[in-house]
Amino acid sequence: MITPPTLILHHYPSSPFSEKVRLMLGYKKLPWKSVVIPMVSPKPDLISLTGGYRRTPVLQVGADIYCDTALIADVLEHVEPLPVLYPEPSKGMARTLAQWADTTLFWTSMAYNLQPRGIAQLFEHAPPEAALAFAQDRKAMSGGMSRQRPQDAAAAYRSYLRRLSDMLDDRPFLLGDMPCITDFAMYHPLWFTRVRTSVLAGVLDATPAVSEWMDRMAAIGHGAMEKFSAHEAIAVAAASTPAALLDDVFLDEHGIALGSKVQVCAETFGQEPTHGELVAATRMHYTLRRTDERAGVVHVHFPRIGYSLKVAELA
Ligand SMILES: N[C@@H](CCC(=O)N[C@@H](CS)C(=O)NCC(=O)O)C(=O)O
Repeated sequence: MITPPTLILHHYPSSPFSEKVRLMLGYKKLPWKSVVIPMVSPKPDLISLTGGYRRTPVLQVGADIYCDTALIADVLEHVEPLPVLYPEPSKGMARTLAQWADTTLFWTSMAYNLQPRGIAQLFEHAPPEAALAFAQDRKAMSGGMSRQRPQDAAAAYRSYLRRLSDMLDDRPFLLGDMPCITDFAMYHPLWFTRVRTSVLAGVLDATPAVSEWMDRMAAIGHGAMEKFSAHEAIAVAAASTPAALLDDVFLDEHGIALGSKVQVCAETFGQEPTHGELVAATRMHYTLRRTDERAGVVHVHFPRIGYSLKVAELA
């Protein structure tokens, strides 16, 4: 019997993108270890592993560090192919709808959720400086992005919910009888409204089919989770060797050779770069090798979509 690798998720409870991954782990019945990371920078333990990337969540498998939930979903599908996240023949449609959910739907939902009443609820049990630190951190991350006003977001959000409701007219999940990547991606921004900013959850009342679908998604659960500390996770990385890279195609779109010193950063929101040696550039992702004082040699993986690759700028 092949033992599945130990999956370590770096996340925090109120993070919607983390909820997407927690549910996919539950769906695939993959046991996982949970490292709770701070909601705002600084995040020194996470950065030890990623080398700069600070968004949430991050999946660690030994000395391999996977950034972004689109890539994490691919890794989970590889580790445990069943039940499938990308069903044929609608794989392309499922991925495309998921990408729309993780961008347009997510930002519309968050512009609505993070209006003053939502923020007040989120931080009702926290000291007053926590809300301020959160606002300042997210503003610094958003450099150049414009956030919709809550009133505009509310109207768009209602339209999107009606469209989802329409998709659920004759089926229990968005593309059929079983959940797929589209369901997990559409669910997490709505989960935030319903669970984290429930004072604003009235927006869901006009679309009961969506609420019923959300109940079905929530029932999947998070699977078998065990608490783990950041120190333990870093020790796992230090004691591990990154997985051998497949003899995969090297697809060069940039004129940057393997072995070059490069930097990768998100195209929007949280653009802190990760520096390293480019050791793989497949059709779907980049891999950077870096050496960290605490974590040792790690491979940090990013999807191509949504990330920018450049020759490293000298510090
Ligand atoms: N495209 C990324 C988006 C991740 C993202 O924006 N996550 C939010 C939290 S849900 C974040 O990083 N917020 C700032 C932080 O946690 O530091 C993904 O799919 O993982």
